[in-house]
Amino acid sequence: MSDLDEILKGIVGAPHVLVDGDLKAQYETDWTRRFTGQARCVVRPADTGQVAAVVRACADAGVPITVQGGNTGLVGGGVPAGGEVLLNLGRLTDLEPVDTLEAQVTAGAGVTLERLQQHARAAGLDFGVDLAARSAATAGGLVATNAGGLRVVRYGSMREQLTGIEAVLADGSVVRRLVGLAKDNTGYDLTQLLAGSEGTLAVITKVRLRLVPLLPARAVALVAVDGVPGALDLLAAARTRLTTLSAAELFLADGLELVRAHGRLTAPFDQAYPAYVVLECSARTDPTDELLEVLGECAAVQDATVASDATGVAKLWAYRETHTEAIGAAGVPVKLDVSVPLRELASLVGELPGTVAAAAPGAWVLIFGHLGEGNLHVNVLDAGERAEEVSDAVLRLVAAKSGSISSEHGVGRAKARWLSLSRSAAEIAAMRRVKAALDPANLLNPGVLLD
Ligand code: 2HG
Ligand code: ZN
Repeated sequence: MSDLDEILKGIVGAPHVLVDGDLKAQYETDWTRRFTGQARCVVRPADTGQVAAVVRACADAGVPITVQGGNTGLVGGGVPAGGEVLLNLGRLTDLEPVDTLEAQVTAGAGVTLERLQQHARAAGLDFGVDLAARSAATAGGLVATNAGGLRVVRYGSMREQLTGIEAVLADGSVVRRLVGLAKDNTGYDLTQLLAGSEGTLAVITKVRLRLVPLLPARAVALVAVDGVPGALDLLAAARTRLTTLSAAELFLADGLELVRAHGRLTAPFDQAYPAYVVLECSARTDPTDELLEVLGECAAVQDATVASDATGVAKLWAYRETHTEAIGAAGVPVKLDVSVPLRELASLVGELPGTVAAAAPGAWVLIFGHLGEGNLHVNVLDAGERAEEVSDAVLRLVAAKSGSISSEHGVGRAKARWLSLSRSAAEIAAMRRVKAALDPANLLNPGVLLD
């Protein structure tokens, strides 16, 4: 037993320092099973003071830290490369009462998205971000990765919900800005700097979040279209005419087949179509009429099914939301999460299968994602030894179309070597200077984001 392990036990209590291989294992591999590494130990602090003491102890010992929330990340950003202290924030579960006057709430880094949503709803409000991993994804991780999800078309990504932060810097000092002032022009915005920093600049311990009005009436349409151009025509109509639009999602024929086989789901239509769009409208009163009117007038609509009761809505969402699970059951995918300007979306979807086949013969590609943001989740199965070649080919194709190599999952370890496809040399140099200023010893999440 090393000195550092003993010091960490003194800070958080022996039961919360895991050194045994079996106990550590669940924290050491990511959700996709693609990224894994052995931590020196897993430490589970209970509060900000303990986090600060852990960071100081690791800094003194010169041992790097991997920061982890709910371990639902998909780019290897929250699992160790080998030898780090794995700092899991799952016990930071304080959740303050909702401030209904400001429509904000302060949550500990370890509060799950689902608990946050339930908490907001119990106070007559709601939280603007939603995603399929809601039962495990945590507030700190969502901010650290600037998570997106299903409602970005209406409320924006995680950073748009963020009004304040508390975080421990690499030297163990604590920055705290949790008042959540609606207007505050007093210099560098550290809160926003930490959003999307992927644990490389500080350990986020608490976040102050904006809430949105609770809109209990929902109408969801699953719409069959003849391809991506049709999906975009429908999106344009929906964005122009639906004041209540809260989601616009895309998947393709082969994805539908896979999720149906995996979840034993019935066919939504009596024939297959090349592509499908999920449109959701949310309002205080039933938005079905508005949705039906737009569907009725859009020439791209080949067929559609609409639900507004909870069971029907869940059934339609399952065709989209279970893609990740169904793909995971079929194998260990290469996951790429990209976005392009909408005018490039159809050509990207058209070119992806050929690009993947050229990089990894025998591999197959599943494409789905967030239509409103031109954000595609490109999942490649059976790439075998050619995973890097597939990533390289797809990310270069995306960059050639003025796209981003990471639309919402972050760069993590998975895409660090391709950052220069999306950010200029001058930008990366500036990012490195920020990193060096806040974490000169490269203690926090080394190898993540900046290679
Ligand atoms: C989603 O939109 C998630 O469902 C996961 O971002 C995407 O599994 C994926 O590639
Ligand atoms: Zn997504």
